[in-house]
Amino acid sequence: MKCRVCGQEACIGLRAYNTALCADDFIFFLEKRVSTTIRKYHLIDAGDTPIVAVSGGKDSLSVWHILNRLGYPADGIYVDLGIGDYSRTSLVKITQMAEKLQRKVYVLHVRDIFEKGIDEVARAIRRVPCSACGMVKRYVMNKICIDRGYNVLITGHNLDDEAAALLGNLLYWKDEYLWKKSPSLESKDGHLSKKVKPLFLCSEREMAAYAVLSGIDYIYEECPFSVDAKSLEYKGILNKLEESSPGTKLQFIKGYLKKIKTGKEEKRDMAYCETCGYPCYGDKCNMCRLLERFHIEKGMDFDEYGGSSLDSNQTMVT
Ligand code: Q46
Ligand code: ZN
Repeated sequence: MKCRVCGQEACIGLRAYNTALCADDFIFFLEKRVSTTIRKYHLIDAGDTPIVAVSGGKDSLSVWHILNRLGYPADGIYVDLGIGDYSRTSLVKITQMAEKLQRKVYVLHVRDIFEKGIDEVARAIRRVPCSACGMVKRYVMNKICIDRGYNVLITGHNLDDEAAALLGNLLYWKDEYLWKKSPSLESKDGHLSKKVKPLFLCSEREMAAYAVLSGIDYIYEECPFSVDAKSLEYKGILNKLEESSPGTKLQFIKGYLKKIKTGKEEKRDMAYCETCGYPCYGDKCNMCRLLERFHIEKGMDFDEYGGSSLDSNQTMVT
């Protein structure tokens, strides 16, 4: 198998694009796709101050690395869920990347707030860990973004994540989420930051190849709570379809993006939390209810790794 660009030995076949590429040309191809996605969907514009939600996995560390290579210098945020070795190793990988990129990373430890890991927090409020985790991460990441002057929150969701979520929303006709899977969710009244997904059109397999070929040291283990996630089942089904009809996932998501222009987002009256001002439905946001449930009144403190000896205005390192 020869590289379609340079004729040397190819290292990856991309059936969805009916092509094969060597390592250098694949890295160029993937970074160019991210760059095109950013410009086409106005994910980051001139003057924006982006920050990346990092987990230590291949997608978030890769998007962080790519953005800095493409000339979008971005800092990072990590929410340490307090899940033993998994969380500790994730933090090591993240601080290594922050040092490599010479960027700051803000770290919030769930145990510092609740004196419990996310699984125990979830048990106490009779939710599954992913539900409590999503709630805490959404809140904390938005708060750091707003409080520290960043205006775009970047996540590492890839094509497989988006296709699986879309399939789930369609299967159960979850109307309230169905039209919210755009690569860019606009900010709301200065309370909710803009959220964007530059890897929207890059598959899981492509991102794993990119991370390995670019020498990105990421945590291979998945979060121990991801095994039960329904999305893994949907990803398996979509992979089978992709196997027999390459390009299915891309078509699914691209078709959705066309539809989204005509789709209607269900409108509910949004209010602001009477305690903290976070946008919510009702008097109080879920995070404030959670803090109350644990009788917590103190604010949140963030460690800053890689920030003390590094100038946040420093130019990117390539
Ligand atoms: S981190 Fe959190 Fe995921 Fe772990 S607890 Fe579930 S949601 S699986 S992205
Ligand atoms: Zn609140």
